[in-house]
Amino acid sequence: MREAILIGGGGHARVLAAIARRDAACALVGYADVEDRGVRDGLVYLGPDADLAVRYPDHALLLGVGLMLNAAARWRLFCGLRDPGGRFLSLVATTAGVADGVRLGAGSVVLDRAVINPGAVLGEACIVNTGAIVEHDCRLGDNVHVAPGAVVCGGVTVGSHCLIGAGAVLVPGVTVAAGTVVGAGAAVVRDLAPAGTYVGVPAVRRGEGMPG
Ligand code: JB3
Repeated sequence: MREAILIGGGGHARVLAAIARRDAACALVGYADVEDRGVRDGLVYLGPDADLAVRYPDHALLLGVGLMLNAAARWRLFCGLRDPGGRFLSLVATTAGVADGVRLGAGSVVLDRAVINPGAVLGEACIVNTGAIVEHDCRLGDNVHVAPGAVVCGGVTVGSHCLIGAGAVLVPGVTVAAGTVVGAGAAVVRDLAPAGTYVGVPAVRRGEGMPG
């Protein structure tokens, strides 16, 4: 089993570590964080990210930082650790239903009881969180977080660095501009552009999108 380091020691990291252990997806040796948060569910603190590639050249990485309210910062973190290539694991919970042929980019994770249907393509560093649904033929860019219980219906396109809030519904075929935040429980019934924060039923623009 491949040895791996968890990037981040917060709530999202706890969820990934629990799934990785239960499903024997990898052997986590500890976590890296900007601060020592003590032993986290049995995982010891390994220090900051800075020299992980030097100290642990053969270990894979699991992206345990959710922090999706600053998608650009998360993307910089991911890209800074991604190379040399092949370091970030993708994690698919055994309780998730991911159709054959679905494409997941490096560092993307699919959590418990999530569903991704045929023809869907997801970029790097995506999160399909607990119980979320990404339907057939969807196109998700990089660094997209589909929060718990959200429903992305068939043929939807979501640009990179988006947060689709918990329980939100995107009707079939809509397009969401990159850097957009869709509020929890929102109903997206038309294309969302320009990037912004869209909330409500139907979802309307109420503010700016993700910080740059
Ligand atoms: O909504 C759900 C189900 N999950 C949320 C998830 C997607 O995002 C969760 O509720 C939180 O909103 C968030 O989880 P996350 O990212 O674990 O949040 P938090 O508990 O604040 O932990 C973030 C951890 O990342 C903290 O320990 C930070 O110190 C750490 N961190 C921040 N920047 C970093 C960096 N760690 C490393 N290794 N490198 C960084 O650059």
